[in-house]
Amino acid sequence: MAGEYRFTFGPWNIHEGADPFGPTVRDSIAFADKLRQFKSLGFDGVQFHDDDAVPGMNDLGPAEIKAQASEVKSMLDGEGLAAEFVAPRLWEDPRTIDGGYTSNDASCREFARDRSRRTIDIANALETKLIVLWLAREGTYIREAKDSKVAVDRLVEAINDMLAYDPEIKIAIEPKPNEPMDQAYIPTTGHAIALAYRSDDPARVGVNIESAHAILAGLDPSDEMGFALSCDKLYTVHLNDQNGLKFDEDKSFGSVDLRRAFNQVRILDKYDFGKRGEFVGLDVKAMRTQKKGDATKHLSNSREIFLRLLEVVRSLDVAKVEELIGARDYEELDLMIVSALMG
Ligand code: XLS
Ligand code: MG
Repeated sequence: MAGEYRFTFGPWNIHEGADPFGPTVRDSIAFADKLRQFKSLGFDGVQFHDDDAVPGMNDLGPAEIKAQASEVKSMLDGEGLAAEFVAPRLWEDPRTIDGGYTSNDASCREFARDRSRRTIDIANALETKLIVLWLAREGTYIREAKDSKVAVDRLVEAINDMLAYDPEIKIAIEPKPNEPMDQAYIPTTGHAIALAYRSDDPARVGVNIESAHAILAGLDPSDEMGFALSCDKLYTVHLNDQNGLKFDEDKSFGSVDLRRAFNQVRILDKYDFGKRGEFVGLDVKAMRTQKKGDATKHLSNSREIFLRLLEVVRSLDVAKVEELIGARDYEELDLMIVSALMG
C-alpha cells in the first residue's frame, strides 16, 4: 500500500529553527547532507526553489546556471532521487520587496520575469517539467499601494511569458491568502484556477494546494482539492497542518486536526492522485523547540500519518457510508468516521 504513493519535501523543510524573535536554535545543514537523508526518511523526490539548486544565481549567467544545476542533477542521481518541481524564489531580493510580477517598478517586473526563465532552465537541467509559483509578495500592505486589476493582468502576462519560454513546462500556482503580505492577490484555489483559465495555455496551468494556506483562508483543504480535481488541475499538494488563523505554521500533517487530514487523504485516494506521476508533497517544519539531531521527525511522521490515515480511509465500509448518506443519517455517519479515527 505504501508503495503506491511517492513523497517529496524541500530542503527548506530541514531548517535551523529560526524565527523573528531570537537566535536560531539548530545549526544549518549543508544541502548535500540534507539530500543524503531523503531516502532513509522514506522520500523519493526533492522540491526545489531555484536558488536551492543554484545558490547566488543572480550573479551567474544562463550557461553557468545550467551547468551548476546539472551538477545538482548528478547529486540527485547519486541518491536515486527525482526533482519534483522548481519554484522561483521571488521574495528575498531587494528588487522584489514590492512584489515581482506585480511590482509598480517596470525594471523589478523585468527582473522577476527574467529570473523565472532561469528557473525554467534549472528545471530542465533537473529534468522536471513542473514549476511551482508561490506568489509570495504579489499583494499589498495597504489597499491603495497597487491597482488590483492591473496586478492580476500582470500575473497573467508573467505566466504567459513562462509558458511561451518553454512549451513543455507546467505551472502549479500555490495560493496563500497572507504572509508575507497583508493581502495576497491570489489567496485561494479558485483564484489560481481562474488565472489558469485566463492563460494562453490553460491545459498547462494548475495548482499546488497547501493545507495550511487553505486553512488560513478559512477554507477546508479537502474541498479545495476537490475543486481542483474537478477542474483537473491538482498538479501537486503541500500537506501540513495549521492551528487556527495565525502565522503560517507548517505543522506536521494531521498534528492539529486528524479528521481534516483524513479528508485530504480520502479525496486524494478516491480520485487516484499519484497515478499520473504526481508526488505527495509535504511542506512541514520542525518545531522551534525541537533539539538538533532529531529535527527530521516531522517529515517521517507526516508521511507515516498519511499512510496510517490511508489505511483508515481504505478500511471504511463504503456500502455503510452510502447507506447512511441515503438515509440522511449524518449523525450516525459522524460517529462512524470519528470511531474509525479513534481506532
Ligand atoms: C510558503 C510556501 C513555500 C512554497 C514554495 O508559505 O509554502 O514554502 O511552498 O515556494
Ligand atoms: Mg508550500
